[in-house]
Amino acid sequence: MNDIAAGVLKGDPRSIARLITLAENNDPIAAKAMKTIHPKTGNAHVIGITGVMGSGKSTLIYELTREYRKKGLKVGIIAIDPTSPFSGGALLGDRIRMMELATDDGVFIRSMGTRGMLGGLTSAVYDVVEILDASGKDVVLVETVGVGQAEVDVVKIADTTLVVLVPGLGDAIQTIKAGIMEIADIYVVNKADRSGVEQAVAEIESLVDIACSETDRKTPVLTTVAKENKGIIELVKEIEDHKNYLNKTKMLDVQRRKRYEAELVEIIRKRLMNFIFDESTFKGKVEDLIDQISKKKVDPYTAAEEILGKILK
Ligand SMILES: Nc1nc2c(ncn2[C@@H]2O[C@H](COP(=O)(O)OP(=O)(O)O)[C@@H](O)[C@H]2O)c(=O)[nH]1
Ligand SMILES: [Mg+2]
Repeated sequence: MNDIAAGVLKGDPRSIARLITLAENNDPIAAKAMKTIHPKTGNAHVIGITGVMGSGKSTLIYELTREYRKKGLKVGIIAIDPTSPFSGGALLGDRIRMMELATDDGVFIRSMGTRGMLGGLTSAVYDVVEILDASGKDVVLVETVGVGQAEVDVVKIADTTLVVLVPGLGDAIQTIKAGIMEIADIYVVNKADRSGVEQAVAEIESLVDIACSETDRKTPVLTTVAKENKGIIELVKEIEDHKNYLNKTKMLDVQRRKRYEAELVEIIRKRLMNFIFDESTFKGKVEDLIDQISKKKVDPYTAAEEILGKILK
């Protein structure tokens, strides 16, 4: 077994960090190590946390992590958000508070860039989840910011997805209507110290009633004050209940298959694109075809078929 994979499987933070960097750089050493560690994955509960900026996702992750650590569980945190206190953004006070986690060897924190090639999650996220899982983390928390493709993609990675909303902005309904409805396994109305909590909860619950009228599980709506550590124990319990539900209904397997499908597609896509646009293989041909398309000597479809024909022959 190569050193780096062995280090990851022992939970060595330096090996974990190194393999993640290699994976982000598409280094062939990473692929080799990823092959070695895959059989040792599958234990970690992957939890996606999404919602608009400033709703308190990072604060929730901090409090959830402290709660899991009290239970003796090991935690991985992936912050796909440059403004996260974990990435060095946000208010100094928040940053200092949360950075205390960095000194706990039962916690591994990694922040990543927001965008992948196609506007979705950066593809290395799949690798990072596998690496943290293989390293013995019991829980992996994935924070994504904003509303868009990244949020929809996080569902493919996460076993359990939390959608975080705040009262008062009147945005609860909009966020949900923007397609977030289907992705939530648990709603969290954070900043429940503010006014308008009851109304926000009522609005979400009425939407849940419609959406879940024919399902066996009603998406729970919880309230938290992350900043004051309120509602966190209840949230941990709700997350645990969801995991049990996934296990009981065999939905966990379905969910994991979704992740592996997305990962497989991503690896193939990345390798094919690299092959086609690599200097040493097709790049010259591609440039030539683009010229011809510009001069109307060939159309884009014929050009694409020509390139694909060369690969598939
Ligand atoms: N009033 C209040 N503020 C909170 C609460 N949770 C977090 N915050 C604050 O809201 C701001 C944004 O929080 P952050 O966790 O960075 O949000 P994120 O962008 O969703 O990750 C920070 O200044 C937090 O201290 C809460 O429950 N109530
Ligand atoms: Mg954040």
